[in-house]
Amino acid sequence: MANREAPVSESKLQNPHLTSWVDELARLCKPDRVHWCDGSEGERQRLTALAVSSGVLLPLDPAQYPNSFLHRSNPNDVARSEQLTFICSKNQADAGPTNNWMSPAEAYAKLGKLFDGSMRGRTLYVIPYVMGPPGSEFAKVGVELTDSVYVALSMRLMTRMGSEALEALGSSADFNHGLHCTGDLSPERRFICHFPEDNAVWSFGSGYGGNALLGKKCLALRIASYLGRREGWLAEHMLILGAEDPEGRTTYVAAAFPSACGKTNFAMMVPPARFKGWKLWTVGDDIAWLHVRPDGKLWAVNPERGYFGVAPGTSLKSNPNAMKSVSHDALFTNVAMTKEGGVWWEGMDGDPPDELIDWQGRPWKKGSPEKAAQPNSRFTVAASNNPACSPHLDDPHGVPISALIFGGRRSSTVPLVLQSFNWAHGVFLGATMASETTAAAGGKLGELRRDPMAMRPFCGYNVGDYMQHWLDMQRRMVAPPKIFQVNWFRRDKEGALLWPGYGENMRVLKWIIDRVAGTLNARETPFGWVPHPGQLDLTGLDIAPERVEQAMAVRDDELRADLESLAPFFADLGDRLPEALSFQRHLLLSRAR
Ligand code: SAT
Ligand code: MN
Repeated sequence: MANREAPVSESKLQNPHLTSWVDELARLCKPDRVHWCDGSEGERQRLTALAVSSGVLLPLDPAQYPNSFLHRSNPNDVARSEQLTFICSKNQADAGPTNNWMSPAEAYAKLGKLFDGSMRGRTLYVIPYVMGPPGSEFAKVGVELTDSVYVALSMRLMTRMGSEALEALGSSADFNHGLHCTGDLSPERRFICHFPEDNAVWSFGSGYGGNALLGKKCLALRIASYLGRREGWLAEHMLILGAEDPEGRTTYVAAAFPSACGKTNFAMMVPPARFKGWKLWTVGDDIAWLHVRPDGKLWAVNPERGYFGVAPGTSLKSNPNAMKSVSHDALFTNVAMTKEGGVWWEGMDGDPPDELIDWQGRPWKKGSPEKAAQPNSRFTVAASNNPACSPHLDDPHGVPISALIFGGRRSSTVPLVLQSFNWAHGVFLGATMASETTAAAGGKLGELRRDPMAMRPFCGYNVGDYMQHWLDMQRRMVAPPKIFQVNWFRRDKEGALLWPGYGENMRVLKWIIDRVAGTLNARETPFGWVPHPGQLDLTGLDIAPERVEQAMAVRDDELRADLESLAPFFADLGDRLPEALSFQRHLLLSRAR
């Protein structure tokens, strides 16, 4: 085992900003020990052994799932807690109507009390990490202080963690200051507070995913979106996918969907047999940082290097690349366990086993009305486990984006695919996108809510200013990507899905690629461009063409009602609503009369 302790201590001594900040917070939290993570394999083994001996991780059967473990979080702590997530900007108006706000002074005081002495008897892990490709001018450094060994091990899979991050930081003070403590997991003492103006995040009282792995939603979306506006780029809740045609040309798209709407499945999609010779490459499954490069095009990097994917529904049929990815070196959270020490969740291939141990560690029998796996249960794996991982994941420039796609979960109204007339109309489609709520956020399921660019829970500043920033980005680009809207989730009157989704979404992607290449005409409707009837390639798809037509239908009355229903949402934005979006709404309404 290589000894990587030495470079760590050398670089940390070189950075007085970092050491004095760690000292200060260690004095506040009062841990028994401070461990600086170096990211080495030896360290992973030591921390894993510790996590197993303390019951934080359960080893899975090494024959079936080599090097893989199960973690069970507290049953009251199984999703992001949006109601306990705060943007602590100096001015309340800068947090906007979609965020909870607390003043920085109040937040530091309130959480300071909770953190005081909170790590007694525990170890404080110092986790330096980089979001973004190594050596990229677009990368950002963060340091997370946490008392959770699960967080330390997860951060090692999800980010570039350890010595390489300290080297990237050098003596700079420019890093995200993250502080996390699991606390007693009482929801009354749970707060996830973001301080965009200080480049800091304080999170107390949750050990779950986006609440606790501070590089992901906290830094790479909430704080980064704020930095992106200041610095002229975009941090987005988007997957990044490359589609290589049989001639070897690759078209890259970035697509925004709310949490648990199939981003990981789309990002890892395997095309149906009809698309022989096509290869799809995953660059990212959750987050894209988009910058305009000197060629005037929009380029995307994935700040992460792992996936935190939804387990239920993942199967060899729905996502074979994900199943291969989780077959070794995986951390599972809140899934069910088989008697043989394998994992199981609803929607996995084959019949459920007769008996399981459910996500809370209780015996479970086939036919039980309770779910064996928590609906928001997850797998965490390195992106390099994915057989379709793009060779450009580590490319410092990222990949050039030809199309941006917005997709909500809508049982009605929104057609399978629609292309915007222009950039401003595309921004309107993204900004007004709506979705039925899922299990990824604590709260009610299936309610329709406006979720601008799928960023509602993740925009670190006023969402009206965010929409304006999107509109302004056009002026920086010579060749902006084309913008599309998709909806995989439209249903018939009986409530059955009209479109099969998963790999078949390749058929919609192909239409998008042809539109971008300019090789296909389309049908103009008052709301945008849609495929001509019969234009979508349905070869080999066993589904009645009428159902596909139903999925693609643009109904003036439904769309008009949707535009009308935007009024209160726009009114909430007050004077921060960009005029251009208000104009778009009136333009579309007048076209639809
Ligand atoms: O729990 S996370 O926020 O990391 C995942 C998600 O909701 O998208
Ligand atoms: Mn997400």
